[in-house]
Amino acid sequence: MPNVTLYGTPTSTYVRTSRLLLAEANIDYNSKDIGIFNGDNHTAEYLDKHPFGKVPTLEVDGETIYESTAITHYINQKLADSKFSPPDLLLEAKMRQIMSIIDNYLYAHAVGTIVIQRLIVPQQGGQPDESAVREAIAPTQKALKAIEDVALCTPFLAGSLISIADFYLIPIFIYLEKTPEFTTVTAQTPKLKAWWDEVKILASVKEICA
Ligand SMILES: N[C@@H](CCC(=O)N[C@@H](CS)C(=O)NCC(=O)O)C(=O)O
Repeated sequence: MPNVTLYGTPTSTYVRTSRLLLAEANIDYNSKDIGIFNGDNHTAEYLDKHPFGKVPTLEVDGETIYESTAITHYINQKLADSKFSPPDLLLEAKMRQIMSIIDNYLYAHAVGTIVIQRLIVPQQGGQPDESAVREAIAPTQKALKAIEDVALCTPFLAGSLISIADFYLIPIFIYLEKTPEFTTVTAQTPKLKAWWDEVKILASVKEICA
């Protein structure tokens, strides 16, 4: 068995993406907590692994990989017999399209603004920036509607088998659901709401995203 170490705050959404995949693939791995709110991700030692100071970073037998698309692709292909990407090329393209929408059009608004302002800022004793939250609603709705239009939700995003796209969106929904904006941003996405009811009860989701 390869020696696998995942670096990152266990509660971070992108770290949870890799953790869900590793759990569903039954892969044993070591976890190294790299805090993103205490500066662990900006130490020289960590920047040596990930020059952009983001989490997660994966190490497999001494090789370092960062960026969640690369990490999840590697785990899926190398350690999970590719079972977390659909064999059908069109479905695989849809899976990748959803991952890309999340990276480029959803994450900054849904997590970077709504979740941070609603859940993290108050936890740290601050007041949410209400105007930033208001401004993040429309782009979040747009990105979720785009995912809704691409996704199959039968019951998983890319069809009948759970895929990496599900592992990308689940950790975001876990937090988004805890915000008062959740109802508004999912008002136009009935398929995603049905998908969410199916995936949030998975054992791996309950264990990793509790
Ligand atoms: N492009 C990176 C994004 C990872 C990312 O944004 N991680 C967040 C946590 S969910 C992070 O490291 N935030 C700390 C920071 O930006 O300083 C990936 O795909 O892995």
